[in-house]
Amino acid sequence: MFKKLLIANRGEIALRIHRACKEMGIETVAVHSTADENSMVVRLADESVCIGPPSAKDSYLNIPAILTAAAITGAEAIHPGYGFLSENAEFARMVEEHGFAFIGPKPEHIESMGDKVVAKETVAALGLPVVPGSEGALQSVEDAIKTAEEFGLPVIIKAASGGGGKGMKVVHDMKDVAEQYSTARSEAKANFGDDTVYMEKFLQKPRHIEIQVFGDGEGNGIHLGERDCSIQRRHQKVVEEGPSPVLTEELRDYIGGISADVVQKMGYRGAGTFEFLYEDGKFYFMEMNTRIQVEHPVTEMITGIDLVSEQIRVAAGLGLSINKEKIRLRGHAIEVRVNAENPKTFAPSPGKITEYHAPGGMGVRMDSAIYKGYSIPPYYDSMVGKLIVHGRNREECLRRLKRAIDETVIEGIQTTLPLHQWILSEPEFISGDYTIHWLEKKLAEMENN
Ligand code: MV4
Repeated sequence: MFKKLLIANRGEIALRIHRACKEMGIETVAVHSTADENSMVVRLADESVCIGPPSAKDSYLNIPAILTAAAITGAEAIHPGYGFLSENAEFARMVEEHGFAFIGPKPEHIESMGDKVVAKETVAALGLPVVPGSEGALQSVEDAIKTAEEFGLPVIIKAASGGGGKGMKVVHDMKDVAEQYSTARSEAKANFGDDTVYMEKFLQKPRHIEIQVFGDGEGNGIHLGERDCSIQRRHQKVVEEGPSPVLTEELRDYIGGISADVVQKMGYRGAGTFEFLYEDGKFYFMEMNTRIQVEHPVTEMITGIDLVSEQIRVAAGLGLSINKEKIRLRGHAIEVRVNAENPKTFAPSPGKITEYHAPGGMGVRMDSAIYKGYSIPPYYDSMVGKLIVHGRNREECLRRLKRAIDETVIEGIQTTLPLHQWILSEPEFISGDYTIHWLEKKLAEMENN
């Protein structure tokens, strides 16, 4: 096992990685920007190195500074967390070329799954169901029109180098296909430096259901059930839960089984997520995320497995500590994202935390790096924590979450906790009857009343 690991991230995920390391007997190196010198992980890590000014491009995205920090501290491995450099294949390659272990997939898998056209072709060839649409990339405006006619409106045009909702165009009228195709291409070029786009049939009322998978890089692959992430706003997940309120055991075994097969056939290493749209009993692959995800604790709560420690084990060549037969899904878990934002306007609300009391009790987990007196810097993502609760069933979980939010105190900044209390009181959320559009529709209705 590694003696020392460098954490190339900040905030709650940096602390999460530090915790896994300490439990595994691994020393930690925190790297941080000048804006983060008072952060919790800098206090707790065995060593810390300042790698640059606040702007992420000069610090958390500064590859030479991170590799230098690893070299001077004698770290053997680098964990990228999520965001920042976590899905940068070039970074993963450089980490390995400099003799460090990258805690993540093989660079070629980060690269192939980063191109959404290649990803779709790869997983379809290995047996995953995909959304009907263009065969690979669209070749011309004629191709776009022909494809839209073949599959029927509405269709959606997506950027091959996009993902997470950026650069998508929904087309409802044949007379708009040519224009939307050309707009999608120029936006893709401007945003991602690649004007490759593809087309899919647009599903109108899907849910977002994702399967957590793991590979050991040597042909063993497992799945750890699903998370339902349909409660979202502007492509930002707001609430995540598992199991999904709409899946049966049969559907889970079916989609989980083929997902694990694909991981096996790819020879995939580490943690991954297959994102699906789910509508009328059918799954459609959208993207694969080749990183640990924000919502991974939902899976940890229902499986009892520490996913970050499994990532580290696999990277160290020790294989997974778990096998298919031992995985059991127990009860229900829900995560709510605590953002430093106005809960009505969603305007960022950085600043000093003047009072903080974390919730506790049975089945309650608060993943956050905030503390009383800490100042949330304005330079980064507004997510300052995640509250995750577990219960024997969904009903117990919902009551427990409500109770846990009630006892949480965060003062000095605004947070999205009141939004979560409201969501938890909504009949459609309580019944589990919601699609990816539910939250935005509800918020728009309230605007108008
Ligand atoms: C879609 C879709 C409907 N049909 N593709 C949004 C994020 C990106 N990963 C793909 N997205 C979508 N792709 C087809 N063929 C609807 C969405 C979508 C969405 C998906 C998941 C969660 C929230 C969403 C919000 C709006 C649109």
